[in-house]
Amino acid sequence: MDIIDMFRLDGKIALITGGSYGIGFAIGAAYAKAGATVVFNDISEELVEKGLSSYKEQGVKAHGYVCDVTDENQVNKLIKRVEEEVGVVDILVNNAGIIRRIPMIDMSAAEFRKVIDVHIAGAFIMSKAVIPGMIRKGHGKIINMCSMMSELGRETVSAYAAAKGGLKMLTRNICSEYGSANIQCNGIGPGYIATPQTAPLRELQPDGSRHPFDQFIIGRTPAGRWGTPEDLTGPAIFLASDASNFVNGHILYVDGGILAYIGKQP
Ligand code: NAP
Ligand code: GCO
Repeated sequence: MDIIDMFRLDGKIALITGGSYGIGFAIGAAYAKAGATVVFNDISEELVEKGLSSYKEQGVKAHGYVCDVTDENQVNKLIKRVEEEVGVVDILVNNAGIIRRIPMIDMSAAEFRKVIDVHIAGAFIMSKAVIPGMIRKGHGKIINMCSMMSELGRETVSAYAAAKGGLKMLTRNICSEYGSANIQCNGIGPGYIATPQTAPLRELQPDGSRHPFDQFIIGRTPAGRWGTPEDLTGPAIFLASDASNFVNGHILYVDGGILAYIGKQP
């Protein structure tokens, strides 16, 4: 196989959860350019419509479905429908997510459970639903969207950090259980990426100066900038393609160097 062809996704069906905007959308658009058929779901009709028109603007004929990844019945119906209307999924990107920035002692157990449910149970339910088809096909790629919070903690994100740390271990476990079926399950750990999820951390101050968290992240990132969803597309193509067929159970951090850096000396 030609070295560049190893990165192509022609003939592959890729399903991206929560793929109507932000990181999931950028990955879906890149997969389409690499030759894949793109399928995505999202939590509401409005988001799915928004996603479909964004894909259309890029010249991509994507298939969009409303489905809550935490609801096993909805997910099983989704996968059945995708198999009938598009085909058996080769690549699953567990991208759907939520964050609640609340100090731990002010957070209710219900709010904590909700975050865990979307990231961990959602990825479990989605993976469980596609693995049988991947086994039948003889190959499969599962990519879990991890985080800096798979490794680091910070104030107000106890549920999110617990969820992303758990997702890292679910990644290793799927690799352990289904590696022998030629399924590779890896994670991507984005650094701080400019999307609506992080917009509150980048809001300008009333005097027009940068948000203190924005300044903190720029100082903590050797690259000296926030990432963009497009920064994640090369790594996402690598992990979905034959170029990564012996890479399994790994978290590829795409963080502009944050995890390598102790921070600027005072
Ligand atoms: P995001 O705001 O985290 O949202 C992704 C999508 O998932 C949204 O459309 C969201 O809908 C949807 N979603 C939420 N709950 C769902 C459910 N139960 N079922 C189906 N879809 C659901 O987008 P993002 O910032 O592009 O992040 C994508 C992923 O990367 C997330 O897992 C996030 O945690 C992770 N990540 C993000 C960053 C960053 O800096 N942005 C860094 C590291 C990791 P709503 O819009 O209605 O919530
Ligand atoms: C936060 C952020 C993060 C990022 C990301 C880092 O409040 O600290 O939202 O958790 O979104 O996941 O990799």
